[in-house]
Amino acid sequence: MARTLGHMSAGTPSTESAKRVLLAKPRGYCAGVDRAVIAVEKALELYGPPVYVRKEIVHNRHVVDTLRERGVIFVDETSEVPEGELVVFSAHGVSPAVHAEAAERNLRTIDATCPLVTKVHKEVNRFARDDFDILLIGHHGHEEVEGTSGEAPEHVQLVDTAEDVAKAEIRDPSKVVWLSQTTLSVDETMERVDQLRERFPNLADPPSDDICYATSNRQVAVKAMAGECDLVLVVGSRNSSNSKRLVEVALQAGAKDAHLIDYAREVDESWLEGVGTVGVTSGASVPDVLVMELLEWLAERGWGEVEEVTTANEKIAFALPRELRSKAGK
Ligand code: 0CG
Ligand code: SF4
Repeated sequence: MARTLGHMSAGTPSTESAKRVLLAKPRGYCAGVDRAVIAVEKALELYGPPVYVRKEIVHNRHVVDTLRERGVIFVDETSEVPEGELVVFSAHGVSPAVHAEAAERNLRTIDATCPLVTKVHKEVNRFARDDFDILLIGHHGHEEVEGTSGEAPEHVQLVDTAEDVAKAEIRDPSKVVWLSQTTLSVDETMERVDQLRERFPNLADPPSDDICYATSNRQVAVKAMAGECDLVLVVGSRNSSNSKRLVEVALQAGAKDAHLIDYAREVDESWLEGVGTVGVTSGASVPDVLVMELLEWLAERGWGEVEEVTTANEKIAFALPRELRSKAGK
């Protein structure tokens, strides 16, 4: 773990040395989010507004509001997109039924599904072809698992809670595999796998990790500093699975208190009472400018000393969606 000390220029330097900020790294944008947001921006640039996006391109209020101001129309379903128009599928992925509906309505599409979500779709297809029962660990109602399950609905059962483990039914105990949503808590998922394996001892593991590098790296980083923190502030939106998990992981790893906020202005000053060390991190869909605004806000209140706690250096980047590659010169 590497630590780098810095000082926020905003506000007066703190005289109380006990007041400091630990800033997690990695935090914020992952490669899949970066690619999806750029895809929408390029679509706006190339074709002009309106560009339709099915669901939120990524689960971040600031990103969605900013794109909306620039001419993006967010819809819940492709049926709301006028015939012949351009629609972008979000980073969380869509089921084959959604692709089919878009084709039927002659929509032009750009698929911004993260390649790491597509990888899980392919795993579902492969195990379904081999006639396995697939126990998909994930959250009820989350768009990603709706898309993933939709690849082979007759083979997939969603396992969210411990009750779902008890309810799972399989046809052949030698042909059952677990797969997962990409943005879960690593520890909680392993608990669920242990519970499943108690019921199904021959449960097969995924060919490779489904929880993505960005989700697990951000959890490792927040864990590394949580024990030293009186308060952890996670920048992220309420519907962002990976951001919500960072709050839970921080608390489990020893943070005395933790909250999820979209903007610095949402910090309740009472949370800071008696607090020395504040941990700061952000979800994979969060632009770093929001974290910088939070650091300025904290500096103005005496938490100007910032120490970055680095547990990994991420270098991963994905090529733009196929539909944009030649056009965008990438
Ligand atoms: O964490 P989830 O899956 O809810 O999505 P979010 O958009 O917040 O970040 C990663 C992606 C896509
Ligand atoms: Fe892809 Fe992971 Fe980012 Fe989701 S959180 S978009 S799976 S890299």
